[in-house]
Amino acid sequence: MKIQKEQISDYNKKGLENHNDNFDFLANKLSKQGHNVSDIVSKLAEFQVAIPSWALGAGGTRFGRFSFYGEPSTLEQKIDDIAVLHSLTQTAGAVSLHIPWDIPTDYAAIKEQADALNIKFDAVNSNTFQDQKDAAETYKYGSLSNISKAVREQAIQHNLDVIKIGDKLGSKALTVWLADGSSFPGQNNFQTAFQNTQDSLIDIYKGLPDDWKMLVEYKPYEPNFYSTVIQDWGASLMLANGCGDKAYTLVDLGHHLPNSNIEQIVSILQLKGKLGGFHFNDSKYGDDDLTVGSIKPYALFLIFNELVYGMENNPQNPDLAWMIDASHNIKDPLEDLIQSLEAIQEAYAKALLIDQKALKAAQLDNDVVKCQEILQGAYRTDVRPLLEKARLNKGGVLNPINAYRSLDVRGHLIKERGKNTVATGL
Ligand code: PSV
Ligand code: MN
Ligand code: MN
Repeated sequence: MKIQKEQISDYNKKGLENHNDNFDFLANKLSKQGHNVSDIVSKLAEFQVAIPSWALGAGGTRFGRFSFYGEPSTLEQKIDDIAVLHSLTQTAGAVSLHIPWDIPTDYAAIKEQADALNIKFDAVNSNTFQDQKDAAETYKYGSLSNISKAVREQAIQHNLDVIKIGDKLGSKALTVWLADGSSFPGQNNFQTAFQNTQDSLIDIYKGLPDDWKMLVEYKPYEPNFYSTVIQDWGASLMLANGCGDKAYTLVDLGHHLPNSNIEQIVSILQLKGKLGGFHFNDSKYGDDDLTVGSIKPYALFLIFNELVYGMENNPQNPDLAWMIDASHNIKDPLEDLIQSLEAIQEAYAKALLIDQKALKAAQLDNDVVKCQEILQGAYRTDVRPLLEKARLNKGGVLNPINAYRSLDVRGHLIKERGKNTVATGL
């Protein structure tokens, strides 16, 4: 299903007057407080988040999977779904592919399709957590860290192949997430596993084109439940530093032990110029797949405060690869992704409202109460009219979830693709 421009303008007509009232009221208030509203709106409009190719179908859990029907079963259909998201939100202008799930059959055609829909190919993800059909070696006991040289070589070669695939599509980064670790004490020698991983990553790094980045993702546990080789930002940073300037740490919000201070991690990595990528999601217990902002929206805001600070004050840190990394078990994936995109934009907009000068002054005065007032003043602002304006300016809709439903997108997808559909994914 392709959403037409006329459908968008027709839809927007109904809500325009209301939007204008709300926007004018808020813009007036913010301008009086010294904010440059049009600058904030353009920053929101520019902010683009990649959609992972594995998040467009029902993910399921190890207990079962419930289909949504009309799921995309080819890469072309996945890109079409992202185009739906992008037409409505104007924030989803990129896709992040997982190899080998999404190897294109016709590179020129897929590039042409994505170009026409204004969708870029962001970081490519390798997969050494599953055994591939006809593969000579198994990853049961790890990939880049494995005690077997043959397994490590197979995993290194896979990553080099992924780089080649991404290069043909215009990607500029490889994300490496490893499931490697151990499930029982004594199973692994920590030092050997870490050193093997470092050596393997260096071999992959050698195959990285000059203008590419390598993003090293960490995760404390799952699928291994005793130890994970790259378990935290310290391990990731050591490995990135061991590879070189083009290797960075990637922070995934859900990959932390409960109550970790993620905003502090993000801040220090930017100071060191080593934050390369960011995966959005939310979690309540130990999961890494819930809708962004659905559980801890204030934490997301505090993280965005540090990201905004870093983007403005840390030229040593590169532009980040932003991606949503969630899985959808009971919600329609497209609706869930729309909600995530909205939550990201909302947290970003609120962070842009923090008066950084006043905050610095209050910090220098040790005025702890004022510091909190400044942060919470920004957080309590209803910024949704700014998001609406940013979308409108780019040709998107006022209310993406509402538009998705009133255009009956899922209904159309079911008509086109049928009910018996399965998408590759996590
Ligand atoms: C597994 O936890 C995971 O969700 C990681 O976050 C990766 O980014 C993603 O899978 C894709 O490999
Ligand atoms: Mn991730
Ligand atoms: Mn994850």
